[in-house]
Amino acid sequence: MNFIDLRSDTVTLPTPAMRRAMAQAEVGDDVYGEDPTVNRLQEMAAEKLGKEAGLFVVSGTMGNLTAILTHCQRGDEVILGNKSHTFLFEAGGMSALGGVHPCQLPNQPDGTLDLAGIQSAIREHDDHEPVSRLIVLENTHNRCGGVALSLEYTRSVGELAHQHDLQVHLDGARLFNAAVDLGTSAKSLAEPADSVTFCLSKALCAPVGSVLCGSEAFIRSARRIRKQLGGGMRQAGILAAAGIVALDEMVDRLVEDHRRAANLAVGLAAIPGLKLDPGTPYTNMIFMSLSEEHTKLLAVDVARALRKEKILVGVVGERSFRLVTHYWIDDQAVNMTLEAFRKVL
Ligand code: TLP
Repeated sequence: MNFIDLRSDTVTLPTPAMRRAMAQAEVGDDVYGEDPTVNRLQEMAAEKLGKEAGLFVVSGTMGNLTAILTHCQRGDEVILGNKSHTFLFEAGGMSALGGVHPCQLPNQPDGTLDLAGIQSAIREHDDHEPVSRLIVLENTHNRCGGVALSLEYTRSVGELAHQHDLQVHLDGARLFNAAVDLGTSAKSLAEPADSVTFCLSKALCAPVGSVLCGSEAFIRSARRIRKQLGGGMRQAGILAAAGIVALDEMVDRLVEDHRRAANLAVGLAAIPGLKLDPGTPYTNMIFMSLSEEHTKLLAVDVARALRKEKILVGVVGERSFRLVTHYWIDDQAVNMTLEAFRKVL
């Protein structure tokens, strides 16, 4: 890469092994269910997440929306965090396209929703009110610093939901980062959820795609919703082939991204003018801001100056940043980033 791009792990380019697999992929018409490479990816994904079936979708956003529209009818309500990606950054798809009502609860700093808060948000049956149908959790939690939700917590939410006849959808865009961080399997973290989406196109480096997993019956319905959303792809095995390489080769190495994020954070914390958020980094994300005592610069000014040094960072507030490590950020890139910050501040 020409630039050291820390804006997101979505910027990752496919690896040479992915490009080879894409060029050689056996393909068919996936709307007929006849693309062998898509079918293989879906089976692998379902197996890894301990679910009966999987569905290859264009993006994490499409995976979450497809799940919500499969679980919910118009007028149903989804309980989710006020800092969740689904609430903040998915263009209000559930309301715009599904007539589904979001009930936001405050995300706690550790990415969780208070259990008592969920309990009191679940509605009794009353003609005045929407029907509580679904709880959405996010693991790792992006806007809560990339923190991983524990298995115990996810289980407690699953139990609470199922006691009240609600379902749980897990936005596991970075579920494998959570699994690596917690030293557990993605399968165990997904177990309490009725459906789960994970992304191939983020830290796992594939160019496109996510997989939605759940029961056979759920995925059968979800296929129809995906079609309604225009997401029925044809010879999508070209893309799925990269996803298979992602699952085979890119999961175990995520620990390196977490280690580099930790090293980068230590260096950044030592630079006057930067104040790291408490706890950061949990996994592959660093959240930090400009300290009042040292600089009056705005984050956009600093980002502009860093760009001249060939470093790209995410601006997430007037004076705050997000930096994400990934496959294309090596130790040298970490050092060059630190040098550039020292020069600019
Ligand atoms: N997140 C992107 C941006 O949209 C903010 C990023 O750079 O982190 N769930 C979570 C937790 C996500 O972080 C994202 C993407 C998605 C869903 C949506 O995935 P895509 O971009 O594939 O639709």
